[in-house]
Amino acid sequence: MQGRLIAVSNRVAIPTAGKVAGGLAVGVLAALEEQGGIWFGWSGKKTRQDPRDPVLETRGRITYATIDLKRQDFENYYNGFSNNSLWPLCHYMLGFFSFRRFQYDAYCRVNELFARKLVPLLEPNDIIWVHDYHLIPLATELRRAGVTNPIGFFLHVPFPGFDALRALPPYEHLLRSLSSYDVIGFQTETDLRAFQDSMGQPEIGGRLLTDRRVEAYGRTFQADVFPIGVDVDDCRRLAAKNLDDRRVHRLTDSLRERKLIMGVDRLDYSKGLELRFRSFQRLLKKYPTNRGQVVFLQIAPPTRTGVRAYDAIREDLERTSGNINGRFAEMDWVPIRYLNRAYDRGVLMSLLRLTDIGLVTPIRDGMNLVAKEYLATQDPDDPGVLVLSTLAGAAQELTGAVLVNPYDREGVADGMQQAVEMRVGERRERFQSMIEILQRNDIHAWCSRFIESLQRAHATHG
Ligand code: ADQ
Repeated sequence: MQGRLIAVSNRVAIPTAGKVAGGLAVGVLAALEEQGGIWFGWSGKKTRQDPRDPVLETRGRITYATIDLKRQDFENYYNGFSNNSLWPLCHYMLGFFSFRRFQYDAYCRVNELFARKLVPLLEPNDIIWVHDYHLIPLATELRRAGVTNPIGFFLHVPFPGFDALRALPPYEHLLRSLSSYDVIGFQTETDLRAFQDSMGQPEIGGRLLTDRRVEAYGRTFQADVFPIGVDVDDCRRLAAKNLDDRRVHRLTDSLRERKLIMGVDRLDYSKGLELRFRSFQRLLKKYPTNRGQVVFLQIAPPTRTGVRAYDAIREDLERTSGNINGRFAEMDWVPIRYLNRAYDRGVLMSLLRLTDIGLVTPIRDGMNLVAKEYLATQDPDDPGVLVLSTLAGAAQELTGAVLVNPYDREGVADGMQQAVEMRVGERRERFQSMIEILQRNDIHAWCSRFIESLQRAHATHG
């Protein structure tokens, strides 16, 4: 690849000693380490004054360029439009959706600010890769400032169907903004089709030139599917390395041969945690032989604190887990262990490795990396079972999982029971079919495919 890679995301994760970056950050870092470049985004600091120029910090081949945001702008752009309008809309959860014009104005203002602060850092051969729903209008702002470099966009969350999308008053403006990119990447075919359908609506007037090329608003661009992967080797290495960690030992000692069911999620209503707890309750009721024999560990660190809906789920889950434990616990056994905190990535990978049943039941998810990390950490000779929601993007690739509908508590309980009883031969078979897919499309392959596609699209049509 020619030129530097400029990755742009809402938040920049500068690696700190003893902490390994998770999920998307690992992917962005891997691409930047290979190619060299800049990671541009918010510093995490909120200020009273207008933001200054980016603070640059170079480590090896990567320069981290971060800007602060005005407190009020951040509140309206991030907590407001991004997380109270776009997030629930993209996850089909209109009950949580709200729209305020001034929040949308702040969203546009912050995108314009990102562009203004980024432009002086750009060189002619750079290629720009923008990440996620916070930054949809960025390419339009960059183009307006005269930037002609290739600009790609990857949407980490689902793209909503047109009937949901049009609940958003400025939906047409967002579709128009997307047409300023050279490549738009989605997690699944379903997302791509929803996007194509929106672009083809009479009031938008776009058309499909080929299966993967769209013409709209006087431009043509690529729209394609790039399911995000994980670093399979790194997950496996971390899992093995941390097996001797004190916290991992404490867990195994306390289990005393009981089967471990585990969920790991950010505390978010899209992850379906309350339903998951209720499904586990159903398992204990419908299949009582599991009482005293299985432990359900749910790790869920709080995120987006300050957004009302997020503070509320925390209370609901504490109440629900307390309720179930109160009902079923015995002197020497508590069915649900609910931990409200983040763990070091290495420890997390070891915990996943020890887990008999990985329980991943979001009610909507762009992909869900935990499902893939769980598989990556498993012992091929004695792998655990993944119980996976059909409504996670990952279900489109991981068809060897026990697939469940998260709204159907009975069905999820049956899925868990199937996993509890599954023999090693079937576990190995299912695992093999999925690990091959994960290895073929790991995080490095994902980065290279997107970047190559961006270069090709720009060279041909830019
Ligand atoms: P998220 O909604 O954050 O990501 P997910 O894909 O599961 O969801 O990624 C979460 C990451 O955080 C994983 O790497 C996981 O290991 C880590 N993590 C979770 N809980 C943790 C804990 N307690 N301690 C430490 N680490 C923890 C968004 C979209 C997804 C999409 C990803 C990537 O919502 O659908 O899969 O981006 O594109």
